Amino acid sequence: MPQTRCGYVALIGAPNSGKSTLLNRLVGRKLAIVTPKAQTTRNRLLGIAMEGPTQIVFVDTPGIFAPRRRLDRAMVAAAWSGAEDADEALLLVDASRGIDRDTRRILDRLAGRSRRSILALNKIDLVPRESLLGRASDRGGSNTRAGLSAAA
Ligand SMILES: Nc1nc2c(ncn2[C@@H]2O[C@H](COP(=O)(O)OP(=O)(O)OP(=O)(O)O)[C@@H](O)[C@H]2O)c(=O)[nH]1
Ligand SMILES: [Mg+2]
Repeated sequence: MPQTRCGYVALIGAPNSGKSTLLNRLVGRKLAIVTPKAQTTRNRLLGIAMEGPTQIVFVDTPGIFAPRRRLDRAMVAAAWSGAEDADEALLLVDASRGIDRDTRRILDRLAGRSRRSILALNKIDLVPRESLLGRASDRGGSNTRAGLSAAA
């Protein structure tokens, strides 16, 4: 029997960065609700992608922003606990917005962790290719690797 492998990858990021769209794309099904409205996802949701003997459990999470109301705090806490529980955290950034205030705060908190994270510039179809490298390198913390994606 081939050796099987399984791991958890949390998709985190500012509201509307395209986390649910990417989850649906990675899993190949419309599991998560996608809307143009920020703060659509309110809870963690799991989707499993299988490739040969490898299983990756993707965890869609609510957008992370500075919470003011109690419900907001619960959503943001659910997102962070999704990231803490996962083997890898994939931070999605809307390339057309770049590193905005919400994403900067997320990067700051990730920089305080001992584990590395992956930064994915999403919605790369919305910006000129030449500007992408600059946007990816503006990431502050040294424990975040960068990549590119267009999920939609
Ligand atoms: N152009 C473009 N639009 C995208 C891409 N990915 C997602 N979108 C759009 O961005 C909007 C938000 O997508 P969602 O997947 O709901 O974003 P989210 O990060 O899950 O949002 P919250 O759950 O509210 O935090 C939707 O209108 C998507 O169609 C992409 O790669 N390119
Ligand atoms: Mg969502």
